[in-house]
Amino acid sequence: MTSSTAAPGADYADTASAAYRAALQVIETVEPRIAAATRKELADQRDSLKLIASENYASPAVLLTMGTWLSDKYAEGTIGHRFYAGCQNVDVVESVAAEHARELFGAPYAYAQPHSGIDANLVAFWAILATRVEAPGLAELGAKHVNDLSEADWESLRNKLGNQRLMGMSLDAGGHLTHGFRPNISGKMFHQRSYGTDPETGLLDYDALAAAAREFKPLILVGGYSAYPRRVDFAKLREIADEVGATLMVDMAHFAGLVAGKVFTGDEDPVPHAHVTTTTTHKSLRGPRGGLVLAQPEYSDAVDKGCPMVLGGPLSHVMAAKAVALAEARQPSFQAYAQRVADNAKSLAEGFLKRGARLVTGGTDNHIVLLDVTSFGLTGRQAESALLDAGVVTNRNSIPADPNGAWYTSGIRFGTPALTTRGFGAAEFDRVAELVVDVLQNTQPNSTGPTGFSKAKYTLADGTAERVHAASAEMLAANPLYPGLTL
Ligand code: DSN
Repeated sequence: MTSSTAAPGADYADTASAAYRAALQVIETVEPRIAAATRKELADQRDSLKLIASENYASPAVLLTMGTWLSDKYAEGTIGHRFYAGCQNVDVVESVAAEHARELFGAPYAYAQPHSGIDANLVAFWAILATRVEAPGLAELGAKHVNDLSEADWESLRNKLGNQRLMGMSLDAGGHLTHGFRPNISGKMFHQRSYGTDPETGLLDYDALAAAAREFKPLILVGGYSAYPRRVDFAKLREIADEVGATLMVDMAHFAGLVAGKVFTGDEDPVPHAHVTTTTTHKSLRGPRGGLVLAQPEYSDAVDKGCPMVLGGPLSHVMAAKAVALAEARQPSFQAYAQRVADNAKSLAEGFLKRGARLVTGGTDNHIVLLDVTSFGLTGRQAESALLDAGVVTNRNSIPADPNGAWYTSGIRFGTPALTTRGFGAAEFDRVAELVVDVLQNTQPNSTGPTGFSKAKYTLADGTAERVHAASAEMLAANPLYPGLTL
């Protein structure tokens, strides 16, 4: 099987090879173990089927951008208004990253400083609190800015902030830790309530969501997900938010690449509907590890104070790489890539269904496929480990009303962004489904007594791992990672 799609960076592979060879030689002179681990990581990634839905392969241009002296500069503050001298080049970097983000997503305002998705969400929470709650609080307190507040003012503000409500998708329905999960700060700083999915279909039930929002009256309604394999109607979420007086915040970390690539448009594009949109840059968007916040004008001043409110000094080298990745995502080839990500997920889902596997929601229309492994008699933990033995890298994931809890789980989450970057198409993803089913059908939970079974230990039938490795090696060789890049 061959691919017809060019991987990003193929046209400058010789130059990138020379740069990486030189960099690794330099690293070797200081700490050879790090050079060796870096080389080994490339070999491991080249030799495995990477199906983790939140991972991808950034281009050599993006990766190389992170390895420079921009890393050495402190630049707390905002563009043109820093707490350190000498930030003129970081100003350029941050401005270019924000400009590309605004243009790519059609957003009035973009903030490129968050170091991660969690940081982006914290910036968004505080910006919404500052805009919706703090402003009247500040006026009452006779202050113009949070920096003018005394300790007593802060105490009164904390009481107000602590009484706010947040509503997001529950973790087992596919939401994220930061959407109000109790052990996360979002579940502690807010009174929180979750919305789930329909127990029969696994799909979002907008009427139930609206009824819950009417009753709970959240200040912040969070849309977005980490493991929900379907599209979301963000226009409907905005209607619900408006009806109950909530700010709509959408975390599009997982599907930002599908928004950037115009697979999700209209009601499925969160940016025009949400007051504040957050994302990571390293998942389907295929950039460096990091975060972004997009905002409507009424929230932009508060988002711009993300540092020093929640963030430390921005990672200037990563903001530079965000700019490069966003420039790549503005190319027409990225739209073709995003469409293939979604088409490939359908092929993977159909590959599972025709082999008798059960999928949460019965399929997919984004980049995620969530497989219920209980029909194979396994926990998510056993399935994840057995697949890894066979060179298939995934992660276990809760499914709605998961009988095995959040540690062992009952699901395996698959994603298509990474292997699509390598050039995999529909035929390869059908073969991937066949290989996964082969592994799971040949895995047995270990017995713990006359009627009990371990939730962690398992036995993979002899020969299975070798058979699957051999089949995937053929596809991986035909679709090389960083083609032409030799170390
Ligand atoms: N770790 C990300 C994911 O796998 O979805 C979310 O934080």
